[in-house]
Amino acid sequence: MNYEQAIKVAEVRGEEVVPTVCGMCGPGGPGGGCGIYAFSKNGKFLRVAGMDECPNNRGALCAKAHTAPQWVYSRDRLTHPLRRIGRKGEGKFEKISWDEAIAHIAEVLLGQKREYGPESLAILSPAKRSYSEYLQRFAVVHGTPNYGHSGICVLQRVFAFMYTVADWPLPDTANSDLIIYWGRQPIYSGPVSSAARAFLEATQRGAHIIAIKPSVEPDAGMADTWVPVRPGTDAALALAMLHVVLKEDLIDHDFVARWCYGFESLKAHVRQYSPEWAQIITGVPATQIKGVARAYATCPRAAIDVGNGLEHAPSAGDAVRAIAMLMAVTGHLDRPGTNLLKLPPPKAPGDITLKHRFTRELVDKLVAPEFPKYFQPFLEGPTSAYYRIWESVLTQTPYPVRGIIAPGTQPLASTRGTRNVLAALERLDFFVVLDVARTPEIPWADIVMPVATGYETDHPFQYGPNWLMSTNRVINPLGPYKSMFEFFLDLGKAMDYGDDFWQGDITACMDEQLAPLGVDMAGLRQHPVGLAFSSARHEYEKFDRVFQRPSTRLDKGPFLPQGKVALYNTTFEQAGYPPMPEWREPPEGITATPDLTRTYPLIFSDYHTSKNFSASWQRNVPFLRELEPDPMLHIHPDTAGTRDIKDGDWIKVTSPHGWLRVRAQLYPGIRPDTVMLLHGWWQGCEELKMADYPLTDGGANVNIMYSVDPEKAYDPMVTAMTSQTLVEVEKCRRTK
Ligand SMILES: Nc1nc2c(c(=O)[nH]1)N[C@H]1C(S)=C(S)[C@@H](COP(=O)(O)OP(=O)(O)OC[C@H]3O[C@@H](n4cnc5c(=O)[nH]c(N)nc54)[C@H](O)[C@@H]3O)O[C@H]1N2
Ligand SMILES: Nc1nc2c(c(=O)[nH]1)N[C@H]1C(S)=C(S)[C@@H](COP(=O)(O)OP(=O)(O)OC[C@H]3O[C@@H](n4cnc5c(=O)[nH]c(N)nc54)[C@H](O)[C@@H]3O)O[C@H]1N2
Ligand SMILES: [Mo]
Repeated sequence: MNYEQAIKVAEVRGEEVVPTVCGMCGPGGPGGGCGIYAFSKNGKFLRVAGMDECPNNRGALCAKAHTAPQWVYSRDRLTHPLRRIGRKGEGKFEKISWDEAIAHIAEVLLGQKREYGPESLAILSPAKRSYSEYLQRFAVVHGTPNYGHSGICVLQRVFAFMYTVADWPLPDTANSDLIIYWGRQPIYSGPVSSAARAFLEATQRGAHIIAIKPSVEPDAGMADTWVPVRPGTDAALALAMLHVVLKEDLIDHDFVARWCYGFESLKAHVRQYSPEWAQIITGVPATQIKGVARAYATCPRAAIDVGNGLEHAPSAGDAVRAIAMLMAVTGHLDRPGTNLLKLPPPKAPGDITLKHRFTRELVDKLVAPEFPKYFQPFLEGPTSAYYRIWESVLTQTPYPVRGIIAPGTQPLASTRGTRNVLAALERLDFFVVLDVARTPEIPWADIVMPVATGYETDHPFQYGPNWLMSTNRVINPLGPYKSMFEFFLDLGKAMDYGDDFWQGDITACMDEQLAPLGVDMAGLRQHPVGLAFSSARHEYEKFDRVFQRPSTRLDKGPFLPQGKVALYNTTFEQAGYPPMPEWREPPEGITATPDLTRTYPLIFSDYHTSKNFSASWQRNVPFLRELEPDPMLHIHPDTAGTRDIKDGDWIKVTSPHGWLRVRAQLYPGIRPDTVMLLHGWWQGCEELKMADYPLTDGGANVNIMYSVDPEKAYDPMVTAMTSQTLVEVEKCRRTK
């Protein structure tokens, strides 16, 4: 509905209406969430409606968005700051005030800084959220480089693209005749956002759609071609596609001559990666590999949308590099309908990460560099790999992290090696949880800080790509707590970092960031449904440029010393890494460990997004849980049949590292040698009388299933973590 209609509805019903932003995909980073009208009565949040005026969703909303009031009033909400009084893991706490909690945290962190140095503190931040830059600012001011990124979310992709084509070139889907969705979930990943709309528009336009993924999700179901790749083998597939394109000379000679460095070396290098070779590894027939490579290379307007599905294998970086090279050699870069290099935005909010303080000295202190130190700071500043921060607590190498702040993140459910995280939680000196709701780590926390949901605060503002709007408060907080932003301002002040934290003044803080956009919070709030705004700029909006002039991106910047696409990467070579992409097996797999397939014949991997939940939360929301009550393993009917497994049976899934108890969903649209489960299951739903699942064996937490072998489980360059293993599946004898 639009603003006028929303006001009318509220009037008729005697309610209040507030235009604001949905928080059910998490408090979004740049790009923002969906615009909503939030209705309340007598201070109680009732329901939401989609905002027509918001360019992100144009009035549409998903199931999650509509359940916001149930989430806000969930029995799992945290409402009081708590201090642990029992043993670690016991779960005994006393209530304290917000100010007491801030003072306590400040005292401990300053003490640890004096005794062990500032780098003894780590702040976790797996996904980009609205408050991520504040975590980084706090880290830098404190003097620690250990901002913990997940090693799986987006940065891995960006790194490989930046060092190959100097940008993450996004697909120009609106103008493409052929689109490859590669490890991407355009329908569920923010269901009403631009990706889903672009996908549907492309199918309606008759664009040829190719989906590369192990199972048929809705996008693959609507695609012209499904490429059923084995989980974790995309690098082999991409290398074989390069092989075909170079061998058959399906390249853009002018582009290669003018804009690519190392073509002859690459051509010689990929000769070894034939489609027949890749068929054995990927399980994709050689004929299909050739067909897809030819279709992509010969269609003038062809684009690739690369998703998160590629970022969780030991060869993740090389898979993305090879795909970037495919774009370049076929001339599908920076032309309408292909993948576009971006130009810097015309205007952006003030940077608050204190980039100028990202020093070499800081980088040298990283406990677990997410990217080799040589390449740090990369985009978000110095980052340590999330999982390895926890490992340092156990191994004490290169030094032990002593304090961890977990702001809106659940390490026991979201990173690999749950057992190691549990052991580290027992050993860690100081642990602070900042969340809106109960998390599985809370029993080990020294301090638990509840924070406001987006519906309970009037900041920050939502920015981009086409929209600038203030967040507006719908209801008051349910207890004595504040927002994430206020937490860092208050803590900064208490630690004597007030000069860098606006002396605790949240309005001054928001206004400073808005200043470059020519507006302040009060001014922005005068525009209830926000301002149309552009934070992205493409050359193509102006003219149909067929690469007539040097791109401003492929310059001699830090990423591409030759000012050309790095088909042969001298920067990597200098740093001791392979100059051209290679194939690396996952730690366990059909071709990696054939002996193991006698005991564990099936490949196991997982999905990140679903239409009903975000990552590892929201299982406690009754409306959503009713839609998807149990963890369902996708298994091919033939694979299930030979094991006497029927649809809906409870089954035991065993890998070399752990076992799960989940239900079978007979699913013809999955490779018969592969089974897959949605990640992120642990939460119960008290309202539906559903208990929490065990975090380790016997539960449904996929992250206990994988190898954490430091030599094999990671991409050696970009620390992507494996989420492939081998399993056997059998019927459970117990029925409940
Ligand atoms: N096996 C496997 N593991 C994965 C993935 C995978 O595909 N497979 N995906 C990875 C990816 S891409 C990511 S991004 C990570 C996600 O990992 P995390 O970011 O750790 O995600 P969650 O564990 O879901 O924790 C999110 C927390 O945010 C809280 N929250 C929600 N709204 C707010 C808010 O407004 N403020 C605050 N402070 N907290 C809030 C929720 O209550 C929840 O506890 O997981 C990664 N882990
Ligand atoms: N509803 C909802 N939306 C979200 C989120 C959420 O939790 N819920 N999370 C947000 C976050 S943090 C992220 S990072 C983005 C992610 O959004 P996307 O980048 O679209 O990635 P995923 O949703 O993880 O989808 C990955 C796809 O790859 C497939 N896949 C799995 N393994 C492989 C493989 O080995 N090879 C190939 N080729 N494909 C594979 C999966 O089946 C899936 O279709 O979504 C964001 N949007
Ligand atoms: Mo993510």
